[in-house]
Amino acid sequence: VSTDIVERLLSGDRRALARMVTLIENESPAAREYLARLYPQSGRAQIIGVTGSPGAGKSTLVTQVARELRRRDLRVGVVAVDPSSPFTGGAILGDRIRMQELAGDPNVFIRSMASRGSLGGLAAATRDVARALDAAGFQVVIIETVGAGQAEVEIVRAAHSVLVVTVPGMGDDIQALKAGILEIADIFVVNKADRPGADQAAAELRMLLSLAAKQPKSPDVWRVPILKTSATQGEGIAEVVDALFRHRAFLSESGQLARRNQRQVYSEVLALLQHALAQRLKQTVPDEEWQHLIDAVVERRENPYQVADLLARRVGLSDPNQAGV
Ligand SMILES: Nc1nc2c(ncn2[C@@H]2O[C@H](COP(=O)(O)OP(=O)(O)O)[C@@H](O)[C@H]2O)c(=O)[nH]1
Ligand SMILES: [Mg+2]
Repeated sequence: VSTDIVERLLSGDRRALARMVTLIENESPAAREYLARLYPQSGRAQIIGVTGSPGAGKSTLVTQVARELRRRDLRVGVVAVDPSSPFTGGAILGDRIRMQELAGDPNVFIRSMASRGSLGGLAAATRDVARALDAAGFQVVIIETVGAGQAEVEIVRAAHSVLVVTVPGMGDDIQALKAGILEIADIFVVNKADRPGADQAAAELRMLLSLAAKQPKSPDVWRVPILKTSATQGEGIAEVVDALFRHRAFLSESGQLARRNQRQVYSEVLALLQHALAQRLKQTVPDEEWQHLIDAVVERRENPYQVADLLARRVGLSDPNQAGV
């Protein structure tokens, strides 16, 4: 029996997977090495991001979608991210209870993650956890996050398909969605369709989408579906899963999957590099020195370009002009 966590994870050992997730969450230095070894085994899963306002029914919907995926004989991983409730987390506990019925299924893995104000950021940790699940053979990985700020947008950007959950009678909410979420939605769900106003909410969304008008009728353009569900009653769920699969097929056939992957690798490597650079700066330049440099610039004794050049040299960028610093 192998004691190597990577080998055990790859052979389907849940405890090894759970341990790996904890290591990633805690930003253990070992996690990075393990992830590097897992990387070649990842890239097969469909990663689905689910976002929307608190209380919209995301967790309920995710549970139903996971059930439907199980019916279709797929292995499902779920990562629930809730940065608003880091430690005590009522929401997290609620999610656990709701998802408990699936928890006994060996082909389902569910994990709640909370922000630790972590170094690499929550988005990076979430991506790494999704990657570990992918490598462990979960064919669909669902990431649930509260659609509030930049961090959440970043989290769902790591997904192949982004599902935005709204509910009837949230006019203001839909206005807020315009700001950023509208552009990242691949599928809209109007949940709680058992309540009045679902058709109207769907029509409003259709309007907003046509105003955003990135969709002339062309086979290369994904027409964002707007689906109605009642997650508590399990209605409309199969249609959501169908739409997710259609989107996946669209991405591959249109060539957008390849482009998306390229963009994501580029920004991931860039982010790792920026993180490494920031770390190096922190180690080489003490706070007091930073303060002196900043004062000098504020008082016009130095200029920002000089200081950037100086710092670039300090962290080993020997030709800062060429490095574009
Ligand atoms: N009436 C109705 N209530 C729902 C539906 N889906 C979820 N809820 C309820 O809405 C509340 C919030 O659900 P939850 O899944 O925790 O929302 P989240 O915060 O977006 O994850 C819970 O009380 C659910 O039972 C639905 O389709 N119809
Ligand atoms: Mg939730």
